[in-house]
Amino acid sequence: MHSVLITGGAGFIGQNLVHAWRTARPDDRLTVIDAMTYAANVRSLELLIADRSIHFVRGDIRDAELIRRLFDEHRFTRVAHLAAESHVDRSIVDPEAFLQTNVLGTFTLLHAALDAWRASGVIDRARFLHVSTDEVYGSLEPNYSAFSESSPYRPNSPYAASKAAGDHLVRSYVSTYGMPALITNCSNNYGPYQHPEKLIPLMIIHALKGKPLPIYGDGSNVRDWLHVSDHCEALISVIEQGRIGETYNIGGGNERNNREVVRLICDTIDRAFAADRALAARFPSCPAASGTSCRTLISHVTDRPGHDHRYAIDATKLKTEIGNQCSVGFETGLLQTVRWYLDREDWWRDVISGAYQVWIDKNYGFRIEI
Ligand code: NAD
Ligand code: TDX
Repeated sequence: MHSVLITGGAGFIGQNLVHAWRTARPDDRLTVIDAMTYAANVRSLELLIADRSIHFVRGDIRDAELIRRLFDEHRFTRVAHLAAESHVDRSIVDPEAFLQTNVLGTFTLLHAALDAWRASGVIDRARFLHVSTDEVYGSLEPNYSAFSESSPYRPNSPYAASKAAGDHLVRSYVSTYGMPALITNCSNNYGPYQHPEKLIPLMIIHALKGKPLPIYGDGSNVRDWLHVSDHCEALISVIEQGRIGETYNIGGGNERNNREVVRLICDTIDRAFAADRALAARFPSCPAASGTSCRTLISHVTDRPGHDHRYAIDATKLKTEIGNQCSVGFETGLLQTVRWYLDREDWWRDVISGAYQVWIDKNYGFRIEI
Protein backbone atom coordinates (compact mmCIF):
# COMPACT_ATOMS: atom_id res chain seq x y z
CA MET A 1 0.00 0.00 0.00
CA HIS A 2 1.35 3.44 -0.92
CA SER A 3 0.50 7.02 -0.17
CA VAL A 4 0.58 8.67 -3.60
CA LEU A 5 0.85 12.34 -4.60
CA ILE A 6 -0.46 13.17 -8.08
CA THR A 7 0.42 16.71 -9.18
CA GLY A 8 -1.75 18.30 -11.86
CA GLY A 9 -4.46 15.77 -11.02
CA ALA A 10 -7.24 18.13 -12.18
CA GLY A 11 -5.76 18.36 -15.69
CA PHE A 12 -6.59 16.12 -18.63
CA ILE A 13 -4.16 13.25 -18.04
CA GLY A 14 -4.18 13.80 -14.26
CA GLN A 15 -7.94 13.19 -13.94
CA ASN A 16 -7.70 10.08 -16.08
CA LEU A 17 -4.74 8.89 -13.99
CA VAL A 18 -6.62 9.36 -10.70
CA HIS A 19 -9.44 7.11 -11.97
CA ALA A 20 -7.04 4.56 -13.48
CA TRP A 21 -4.96 4.42 -10.29
CA ARG A 22 -7.99 3.88 -8.09
CA THR A 23 -9.12 1.01 -10.29
CA ALA A 24 -5.68 -0.60 -10.55
CA ARG A 25 -4.54 -0.05 -6.94
CA PRO A 26 -7.65 0.45 -4.76
CA ASP A 27 -5.65 0.18 -1.51
CA ASP A 28 -3.36 3.12 -2.27
CA ARG A 29 -4.19 6.51 -0.70
CA LEU A 30 -4.29 9.30 -3.30
CA THR A 31 -3.64 12.99 -2.76
CA VAL A 32 -4.03 15.42 -5.65
CA ILE A 33 -2.42 18.84 -5.74
CA ASP A 34 -3.47 21.25 -8.47
CA ALA A 35 -3.23 25.02 -8.80
CA MET A 36 -6.55 25.05 -10.69
CA THR A 37 -5.31 27.06 -13.67
CA TYR A 38 -7.58 27.59 -16.69
CA ALA A 39 -6.69 23.99 -17.75
CA ALA A 40 -8.03 22.34 -14.61
CA ASN A 41 -11.45 20.87 -13.99
CA VAL A 42 -12.49 18.80 -10.98
CA ARG A 43 -15.95 17.75 -12.06
CA SER A 44 -14.89 14.16 -12.67
CA LEU A 45 -13.29 14.07 -9.20
CA GLU A 46 -16.09 15.74 -7.22
CA LEU A 47 -17.66 12.54 -5.89
CA LEU A 48 -14.28 11.13 -4.90
CA ILE A 49 -13.41 14.35 -3.07
CA ALA A 50 -16.81 14.51 -1.35
CA ASP A 51 -16.67 10.92 -0.02
CA ARG A 52 -12.97 11.34 0.88
CA SER A 53 -11.82 8.62 -1.49
CA ILE A 54 -9.10 11.07 -2.52
CA HIS A 55 -7.60 14.04 -0.73
CA PHE A 56 -7.64 17.18 -2.92
CA VAL A 57 -5.45 20.22 -2.30
CA ARG A 58 -5.72 23.40 -4.28
CA GLY A 59 -2.11 24.57 -4.32
CA ASP A 60 0.95 25.45 -6.33
CA ILE A 61 3.89 23.08 -6.71
CA ARG A 62 6.18 26.12 -6.36
CA ASP A 63 5.00 26.54 -2.76
CA ALA A 64 7.82 24.71 -0.93
CA GLU A 65 6.24 25.15 2.50
CA LEU A 66 2.94 23.63 1.37
CA ILE A 67 4.69 20.69 -0.30
CA ARG A 68 6.73 20.06 2.84
CA ARG A 69 3.59 20.07 4.98
CA LEU A 70 1.87 17.62 2.64
CA PHE A 71 4.82 15.24 2.80
CA ASP A 72 4.83 15.45 6.63
CA GLU A 73 1.11 14.81 6.81
CA HIS A 74 0.69 12.11 4.16
CA ARG A 75 4.10 10.35 4.11
CA PHE A 76 4.03 9.90 0.32
CA THR A 77 6.09 7.05 -1.10
CA ARG A 78 5.02 7.69 -4.71
CA VAL A 79 4.91 10.97 -6.64
CA ALA A 80 3.45 11.13 -10.14
CA HIS A 81 4.37 14.61 -11.33
CA LEU A 82 2.09 15.85 -14.11
CA ALA A 83 1.48 19.49 -13.14
CA ALA A 84 2.60 21.71 -15.99
CA GLU A 85 1.71 24.40 -18.42
CA SER A 86 1.10 22.15 -21.41
CA HIS A 87 -0.05 24.07 -24.49
CA VAL A 88 2.61 24.89 -27.11
CA ASP A 89 0.71 27.87 -28.60
CA ARG A 90 0.36 29.46 -25.16
CA SER A 91 4.10 29.01 -24.57
CA ILE A 92 4.72 31.04 -27.73
CA VAL A 93 2.46 33.87 -26.52
CA ASP A 94 3.52 33.79 -22.83
CA PRO A 95 6.62 31.67 -22.12
CA GLU A 96 7.20 32.83 -18.55
CA ALA A 97 4.41 30.78 -16.98
CA PHE A 98 6.04 27.69 -18.56
CA LEU A 99 9.41 28.37 -16.98
CA GLN A 100 7.78 29.08 -13.63
CA THR A 101 5.81 25.84 -13.38
CA ASN A 102 7.69 23.38 -15.59
CA VAL A 103 11.18 24.33 -14.38
CA LEU A 104 10.92 26.07 -10.98
CA GLY A 105 7.86 24.07 -9.94
CA THR A 106 9.56 20.80 -10.86
CA PHE A 107 12.66 21.89 -8.95
CA THR A 108 10.67 22.80 -5.81
CA LEU A 109 8.76 19.54 -5.83
CA LEU A 110 11.86 17.42 -6.46
CA HIS A 111 13.83 19.06 -3.72
CA ALA A 112 11.00 18.85 -1.19
CA ALA A 113 10.49 15.15 -2.00
CA LEU A 114 14.20 14.43 -1.61
CA ASP A 115 14.38 16.22 1.76
CA ALA A 116 11.26 14.48 3.04
CA TRP A 117 12.35 11.01 1.90
CA ARG A 118 15.83 11.41 3.36
CA ALA A 119 14.47 12.67 6.67
CA SER A 120 11.90 9.90 7.03
CA GLY A 121 14.23 7.13 5.86
CA VAL A 122 11.90 5.83 3.13
CA ILE A 123 14.09 6.79 0.18
CA ASP A 124 14.83 3.11 -0.59
CA ARG A 125 11.20 2.33 -1.34
CA ALA A 126 10.08 5.72 -2.69
CA ARG A 127 9.62 6.62 -6.39
CA PHE A 128 9.26 9.97 -8.17
CA LEU A 129 7.87 9.80 -11.72
CA HIS A 130 8.37 12.85 -13.92
CA VAL A 131 5.84 12.82 -16.78
CA SER A 132 7.38 14.46 -19.83
CA THR A 133 6.92 14.71 -23.56
CA ASP A 134 8.38 13.58 -26.88
CA GLU A 135 8.63 17.27 -27.85
CA VAL A 136 11.97 17.46 -25.97
CA TYR A 137 13.52 15.48 -28.85
CA GLY A 138 12.56 18.09 -31.46
CA SER A 139 11.29 17.32 -34.94
CA LEU A 140 11.82 14.23 -37.14
CA GLU A 141 12.24 14.22 -40.92
CA PRO A 142 9.59 12.06 -42.67
CA ASN A 143 11.75 8.93 -43.10
CA TYR A 144 13.85 9.15 -39.91
CA SER A 145 13.61 6.46 -37.20
CA ALA A 146 11.26 7.17 -34.30
CA PHE A 147 12.62 8.79 -31.10
CA SER A 148 14.28 6.38 -28.69
CA GLU A 149 15.39 7.07 -25.12
CA SER A 150 18.88 7.93 -26.42
CA SER A 151 17.72 10.48 -29.02
CA PRO A 152 19.38 13.88 -28.46
CA TYR A 153 17.35 16.70 -26.89
CA ARG A 154 16.46 19.40 -29.44
CA PRO A 155 13.44 21.33 -28.08
CA ASN A 156 11.93 23.88 -30.49
CA SER A 157 9.23 25.66 -28.47
CA PRO A 158 9.41 27.38 -25.08
CA TYR A 159 7.08 24.60 -23.83
CA ALA A 160 9.41 21.85 -25.06
CA ALA A 161 12.47 23.68 -23.68
CA SER A 162 10.83 24.02 -20.27
CA LYS A 163 9.96 20.30 -20.19
CA ALA A 164 13.50 19.45 -21.31
CA ALA A 165 14.88 21.58 -18.45
CA GLY A 166 12.62 19.68 -16.02
CA ASP A 167 13.90 16.35 -17.39
CA HIS A 168 17.51 17.48 -16.97
CA LEU A 169 16.90 18.56 -13.37
CA VAL A 170 15.34 15.20 -12.54
CA ARG A 171 18.23 13.37 -14.14
CA SER A 172 20.75 15.49 -12.21
CA TYR A 173 18.98 14.72 -8.91
CA VAL A 174 19.31 10.99 -9.60
CA SER A 175 23.07 11.28 -10.30
CA THR A 176 23.89 13.84 -7.62
CA TYR A 177 21.64 12.98 -4.69
CA GLY A 178 20.50 9.42 -5.39
CA MET A 179 16.92 10.62 -5.95
CA PRO A 180 14.73 7.58 -6.77
CA ALA A 181 13.28 9.18 -9.92
CA LEU A 182 12.22 8.01 -13.37
CA ILE A 183 11.15 9.91 -16.48
CA THR A 184 8.57 9.07 -19.13
CA ASN A 185 8.40 10.86 -22.49
CA CYS A 186 5.13 10.27 -24.27
CA SER A 187 3.50 11.27 -27.53
CA ASN A 188 0.26 13.24 -28.08
CA ASN A 189 -2.54 12.06 -25.81
CA TYR A 190 -6.24 12.20 -26.66
CA GLY A 191 -9.44 11.04 -24.96
CA PRO A 192 -12.01 12.20 -22.37
CA TYR A 193 -11.54 15.47 -20.43
CA GLN A 194 -8.97 17.00 -22.80
CA HIS A 195 -9.10 20.78 -22.82
CA PRO A 196 -10.66 22.17 -26.04
CA GLU A 197 -7.53 24.21 -26.81
CA LYS A 198 -5.84 21.01 -28.11
CA LEU A 199 -6.25 19.78 -31.71
CA ILE A 200 -8.76 16.91 -31.39
CA PRO A 201 -11.31 18.45 -28.97
CA LEU A 202 -10.96 21.83 -30.67
CA MET A 203 -11.87 20.35 -34.06
CA ILE A 204 -14.76 18.28 -32.67
CA ILE A 205 -16.30 21.28 -30.89
CA HIS A 206 -15.78 23.66 -33.82
CA ALA A 207 -17.44 21.14 -36.15
CA LEU A 208 -20.44 20.78 -33.81
CA LYS A 209 -20.76 24.58 -33.65
CA GLY A 210 -20.33 24.97 -37.43
CA LYS A 211 -17.15 27.03 -37.03
CA PRO A 212 -14.06 26.82 -39.33
CA LEU A 213 -11.60 24.00 -38.57
CA PRO A 214 -8.26 25.88 -38.45
CA ILE A 215 -5.45 23.59 -39.66
CA TYR A 216 -2.06 25.26 -39.17
CA GLY A 217 -0.09 25.51 -42.45
CA ASP A 218 -0.59 22.69 -44.96
CA GLY A 219 -1.53 20.16 -42.26
CA SER A 220 1.25 17.72 -43.15
CA ASN A 221 2.63 17.72 -39.58
CA VAL A 222 2.60 14.26 -38.07
CA ARG A 223 1.83 13.28 -34.46
CA ASP A 224 1.84 9.81 -32.86
CA TRP A 225 -1.55 9.57 -31.11
CA LEU A 226 -1.72 7.81 -27.73
CA HIS A 227 -5.03 7.13 -26.02
CA VAL A 228 -4.93 8.53 -22.49
CA SER A 229 -6.06 5.18 -21.00
CA ASP A 230 -3.02 3.43 -22.53
CA HIS A 231 -0.81 6.23 -21.22
CA CYS A 232 -2.14 5.97 -17.66
CA GLU A 233 -1.69 2.21 -17.62
CA ALA A 234 1.92 2.66 -18.74
CA LEU A 235 2.59 5.32 -16.07
CA ILE A 236 1.45 3.01 -13.27
CA SER A 237 3.61 0.18 -14.67
CA VAL A 238 6.68 2.41 -14.99
CA ILE A 239 6.47 3.82 -11.47
CA GLU A 240 6.16 0.27 -10.09
CA GLN A 241 8.53 -1.66 -12.32
CA GLY A 242 10.82 0.86 -14.00
CA ARG A 243 14.50 1.13 -13.10
CA ILE A 244 15.50 4.23 -11.14
CA GLY A 245 17.30 6.84 -13.24
CA GLU A 246 15.88 5.44 -16.49
CA THR A 247 13.74 7.08 -19.13
CA TYR A 248 10.87 5.22 -20.83
CA ASN A 249 9.25 6.41 -24.04
CA ILE A 250 5.50 5.83 -24.35
CA GLY A 251 3.89 6.06 -27.79
CA GLY A 252 0.62 5.06 -29.39
CA GLY A 253 2.08 3.64 -32.59
CA ASN A 254 -0.52 5.74 -34.43
CA GLU A 255 1.25 8.24 -36.70
CA ARG A 256 -1.20 10.47 -38.56
CA ASN A 257 -0.83 13.88 -40.17
CA ASN A 258 -3.13 16.69 -39.05
CA ARG A 259 -5.10 16.70 -42.32
CA GLU A 260 -5.89 13.00 -41.86
CA VAL A 261 -6.89 13.52 -38.22
CA VAL A 262 -9.25 16.40 -39.02
CA ARG A 263 -10.83 14.56 -41.95
CA LEU A 264 -11.36 11.50 -39.77
CA ILE A 265 -13.03 13.65 -37.10
CA CYS A 266 -15.32 15.14 -39.78
CA ASP A 267 -16.23 11.74 -41.19
CA THR A 268 -16.88 10.33 -37.71
CA ILE A 269 -19.23 13.22 -36.87
CA ASP A 270 -20.98 12.94 -40.26
CA ARG A 271 -21.65 9.24 -39.62
CA ALA A 272 -22.86 9.87 -36.06
CA PHE A 273 -25.41 12.44 -37.33
CA ALA A 274 -26.56 10.09 -40.09
CA ALA A 275 -27.16 7.35 -37.52
CA ASP A 276 -28.84 9.49 -34.86
CA ARG A 277 -31.34 12.10 -36.05
CA ALA A 278 -31.61 13.64 -32.54
CA LEU A 279 -28.09 15.10 -32.95
CA ALA A 280 -29.31 17.53 -35.63
CA ALA A 281 -31.70 19.12 -33.14
CA ARG A 282 -28.98 19.42 -30.49
CA PHE A 283 -26.31 20.83 -32.84
CA PRO A 284 -28.24 22.66 -35.60
CA SER A 285 -25.20 24.73 -36.70
CA CYS A 286 -23.17 21.61 -37.53
CA PRO A 287 -23.16 21.04 -41.34
CA ALA A 288 -23.94 17.35 -40.71
CA ALA A 289 -27.30 18.46 -39.29
CA SER A 290 -28.39 19.28 -42.85
CA GLY A 291 -26.57 16.36 -44.50
CA THR A 292 -23.47 18.36 -45.54
CA SER A 293 -20.04 17.00 -44.64
CA CYS A 294 -18.12 18.69 -41.79
CA ARG A 295 -15.15 18.62 -44.17
CA THR A 296 -16.60 21.78 -45.76
CA LEU A 297 -15.48 23.63 -42.60
CA ILE A 298 -11.78 22.78 -43.06
CA SER A 299 -9.62 25.88 -43.46
CA HIS A 300 -5.85 26.29 -43.57
CA VAL A 301 -4.47 29.16 -41.45
CA THR A 302 -1.09 30.75 -40.70
CA ASP A 303 1.32 28.15 -39.33
CA ARG A 304 2.57 27.89 -35.74
CA PRO A 305 6.06 29.46 -35.44
CA GLY A 306 8.74 26.75 -35.04
CA HIS A 307 6.11 24.09 -35.77
CA ASP A 308 7.69 20.64 -35.31
CA HIS A 309 7.04 18.59 -38.41
CA ARG A 310 6.90 15.09 -37.04
CA TYR A 311 7.01 13.18 -33.75
CA ALA A 312 7.15 9.39 -33.52
CA ILE A 313 7.99 7.20 -30.54
CA ASP A 314 9.92 3.96 -30.40
CA ALA A 315 8.40 2.26 -27.33
CA THR A 316 10.49 -0.93 -27.53
CA LYS A 317 12.12 -0.38 -24.12
CA LEU A 318 8.73 -0.08 -22.38
CA LYS A 319 7.61 -3.31 -24.00
CA THR A 320 10.75 -5.38 -23.45
CA GLU A 321 11.58 -4.22 -19.89
CA ILE A 322 8.11 -3.73 -18.46
CA GLY A 323 5.89 -5.72 -20.77
CA ASN A 324 3.59 -2.78 -21.40
CA GLN A 325 2.06 -2.18 -24.81
CA CYS A 326 -0.58 0.26 -26.03
CA SER A 327 -3.77 -1.36 -27.20
CA VAL A 328 -6.19 1.35 -28.38
CA GLY A 329 -6.16 1.75 -32.17
CA PHE A 330 -6.56 5.33 -33.40
CA GLU A 331 -9.83 4.85 -35.31
CA THR A 332 -11.46 3.14 -32.30
CA GLY A 333 -10.08 5.67 -29.81
CA LEU A 334 -11.17 8.60 -31.96
CA LEU A 335 -14.70 7.21 -32.36
CA GLN A 336 -14.97 6.85 -28.55
CA THR A 337 -13.60 10.36 -28.10
CA VAL A 338 -16.04 11.95 -30.56
CA ARG A 339 -18.83 10.04 -28.79
CA TRP A 340 -17.63 11.37 -25.41
CA TYR A 341 -17.70 15.01 -26.61
CA LEU A 342 -21.16 14.46 -28.15
CA ASP A 343 -22.43 13.08 -24.84
CA ARG A 344 -20.65 15.59 -22.58
CA GLU A 345 -21.77 18.89 -24.09
CA ASP A 346 -22.39 20.09 -20.51
CA TRP A 347 -18.69 19.57 -19.71
CA TRP A 348 -17.20 21.39 -22.69
CA ARG A 349 -19.74 24.23 -22.73
CA ASP A 350 -18.65 25.03 -19.16
CA VAL A 351 -14.97 24.92 -20.10
CA ILE A 352 -15.29 27.11 -23.20
CA SER A 353 -17.15 29.92 -21.51
CA GLY A 354 -15.38 33.01 -20.17
CA ALA A 355 -11.59 33.12 -20.21
CA TYR A 356 -11.33 30.52 -22.97
CA GLN A 357 -12.96 32.93 -25.42
CA VAL A 358 -10.22 35.48 -24.75
CA TRP A 359 -7.61 32.86 -25.66
CA ILE A 360 -9.40 31.92 -28.87
CA ASP A 361 -9.41 35.57 -29.96
CA LYS A 362 -5.73 35.91 -29.09
CA ASN A 363 -4.51 32.74 -30.85
CA TYR A 364 -6.74 32.67 -33.91
CA GLY A 365 -7.45 36.41 -34.32
CA PHE A 366 -4.10 37.13 -35.96
CA ARG A 367 -4.07 34.06 -38.20
CA ILE A 368 -5.13 34.56 -41.79
CA GLU A 369 -6.62 31.94 -44.05
CA ILE A 370 -4.02 30.58 -46.51
P1 NAD B 1 -3.17 19.93 -18.65
O1 NAD B 1 -2.75 21.29 -19.07
O2 NAD B 1 -4.49 19.42 -19.06
O3 NAD B 1 -3.11 19.82 -17.05
C1 NAD B 1 -2.08 20.35 -16.28
C2 NAD B 1 -2.58 20.56 -14.87
O4 NAD B 1 -1.49 21.11 -14.09
C3 NAD B 1 -3.74 21.55 -14.75
O5 NAD B 1 -4.78 20.98 -14.00
C4 NAD B 1 -3.15 22.75 -14.05
O6 NAD B 1 -4.07 23.44 -13.22
C5 NAD B 1 -2.02 22.12 -13.25
N1 NAD B 1 -0.97 23.10 -12.91
C6 NAD B 1 -0.39 24.00 -13.75
N2 NAD B 1 0.51 24.73 -13.08
C7 NAD B 1 0.51 24.27 -11.80
C8 NAD B 1 1.25 24.62 -10.65
N3 NAD B 1 2.17 25.60 -10.65
N4 NAD B 1 1.02 23.93 -9.50
C9 NAD B 1 0.09 22.95 -9.46
N5 NAD B 1 -0.64 22.58 -10.54
C10 NAD B 1 -0.44 23.24 -11.69
O7 NAD B 1 -2.01 18.98 -19.12
P2 NAD B 1 -2.07 17.44 -19.54
O8 NAD B 1 -2.32 17.35 -21.00
O9 NAD B 1 -2.92 16.70 -18.60
O10 NAD B 1 -0.54 17.04 -19.32
C11 NAD B 1 -0.10 16.48 -18.08
C12 NAD B 1 1.39 16.26 -18.15
O11 NAD B 1 1.71 15.40 -19.24
C13 NAD B 1 2.19 17.56 -18.41
O12 NAD B 1 3.36 17.50 -17.62
C14 NAD B 1 2.52 17.51 -19.88
O13 NAD B 1 3.73 18.19 -20.15
C15 NAD B 1 2.66 16.02 -20.10
N6 NAD B 1 2.37 15.58 -21.48
C16 NAD B 1 1.12 15.80 -22.02
C17 NAD B 1 0.85 15.34 -23.31
C18 NAD B 1 -0.48 15.54 -23.97
O14 NAD B 1 -0.63 15.19 -25.14
N7 NAD B 1 -1.48 16.07 -23.29
C19 NAD B 1 1.84 14.66 -24.04
C20 NAD B 1 3.10 14.50 -23.45
C21 NAD B 1 3.33 14.93 -22.16
O1 TDX C 1 -5.95 24.82 -34.00
C1 TDX C 1 -5.02 24.01 -34.17
N1 TDX C 1 -4.66 23.69 -35.45
C2 TDX C 1 -3.64 22.83 -35.73
O2 TDX C 1 -3.35 22.56 -36.91
C3 TDX C 1 -4.28 23.40 -33.08
C4 TDX C 1 -4.63 23.72 -31.65
C5 TDX C 1 -3.26 22.53 -33.39
N2 TDX C 1 -2.92 22.27 -34.68
C6 TDX C 1 -1.81 21.33 -34.97
C7 TDX C 1 -0.50 21.65 -34.27
C8 TDX C 1 0.11 20.28 -34.08
O3 TDX C 1 0.81 19.89 -35.25
O4 TDX C 1 -2.20 20.05 -34.47
C9 TDX C 1 -1.08 19.35 -33.89
C10 TDX C 1 -1.39 19.04 -32.43
O5 TDX C 1 -1.45 20.27 -31.75
P1 TDX C 1 -1.72 20.35 -30.16
O6 TDX C 1 -2.98 19.63 -29.85
O7 TDX C 1 -1.58 21.77 -29.75
O8 TDX C 1 -0.54 19.43 -29.59
P2 TDX C 1 1.05 19.52 -29.75
O9 TDX C 1 1.51 20.88 -30.06
O10 TDX C 1 1.47 18.43 -30.69
O11 TDX C 1 1.50 19.16 -28.25
C11 TDX C 1 0.80 18.11 -27.52
O12 TDX C 1 1.56 16.94 -27.49
C12 TDX C 1 2.72 16.92 -26.72
C13 TDX C 1 0.49 18.56 -26.09
O13 TDX C 1 -0.24 19.77 -26.12
C14 TDX C 1 1.73 18.71 -25.27
O14 TDX C 1 1.40 19.01 -23.91
C15 TDX C 1 2.47 17.41 -25.30
O15 TDX C 1 3.69 17.52 -24.61
